[in-house]
Amino acid sequence: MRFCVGIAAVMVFATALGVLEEAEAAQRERLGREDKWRIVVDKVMQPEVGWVTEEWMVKAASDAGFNVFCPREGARNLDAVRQVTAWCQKYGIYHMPWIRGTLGTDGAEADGKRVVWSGGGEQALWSINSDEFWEWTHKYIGAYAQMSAENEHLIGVFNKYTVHRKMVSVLQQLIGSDVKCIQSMFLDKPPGLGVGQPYHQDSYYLKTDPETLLAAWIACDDADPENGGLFVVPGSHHDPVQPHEEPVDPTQRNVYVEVRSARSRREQAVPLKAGSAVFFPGHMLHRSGHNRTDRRRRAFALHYANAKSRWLNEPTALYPFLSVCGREYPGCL
Ligand SMILES: O=C(O)CCC(=O)C(=O)O
Repeated sequence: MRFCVGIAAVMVFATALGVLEEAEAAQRERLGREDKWRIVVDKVMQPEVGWVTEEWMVKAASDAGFNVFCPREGARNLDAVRQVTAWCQKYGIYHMPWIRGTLGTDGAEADGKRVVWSGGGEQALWSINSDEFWEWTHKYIGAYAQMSAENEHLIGVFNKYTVHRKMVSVLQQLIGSDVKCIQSMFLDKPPGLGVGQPYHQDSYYLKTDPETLLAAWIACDDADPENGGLFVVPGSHHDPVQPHEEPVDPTQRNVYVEVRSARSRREQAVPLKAGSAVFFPGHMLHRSGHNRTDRRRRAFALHYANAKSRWLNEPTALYPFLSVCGREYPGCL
């Protein structure tokens, strides 16, 4: 009898936890939609105690009606970030780490890799083309993404969408129960300026074994053939990876390579409304057009793969990959 009472108590507890999680998820879903962002960047309380965050500051922000706490310092201390997120959860608000998108250089090893302004002046900041800058940026953004996947009260950069449960439910159907995100890109193609990407297969760039690469391309603006939307070659996901050569169009040459043979195949435009997404496997031939309109064309593109696949690319690629759902496997992605 006592055993039955025990089981019942555990079940009630588990159900209560489930309800709590759902309520939290619903609250997070409302943020930025029904609930307007009310963000406080704290430059007032932190200095009182030497530019660190203490619990009373998070409570004060919550009591004052803010729903996002963004401390001016502390984003580079990952233990502190985790702690502030836990306090935000306790007080029912969200944590947005504050990180400047520039990194100072401090020595001669930065020669030739500093920011050079159009007027010719150099600044002691790593250039955004330097590996140093990207390794540093990835270290923090990747860590926030991982923490945010574990606790919704941390608002990471774009990762809300990377690990969004609607996304996860599609990924589980298309990839399996163990999924990693191996790349995310914000693709801004400004009006009249944005150059399209010629026909290519994502598996040419991102090699996995077994091949499980899957792209999710989310339109942030309405995207159509005129403003740089996507095109695909139907059926090409069954093709092997094809030779990628210098693009025919000179404006695409500095950045891209092209599967030229795709030009003679039947293509299909994939117009998308803002907020909708298309999923396609790594062998699918696809391209985007130039933006010849006065409309914006922003997109957020993600590449996922099965966590059991091995990574066959540059060993210097930026590990660790973000675990989206399920288990991780040693020696794999
Ligand atoms: O958004 C674009 O212009 C093209 C993106 C693309 O094809 C890709 O990410 O593989």
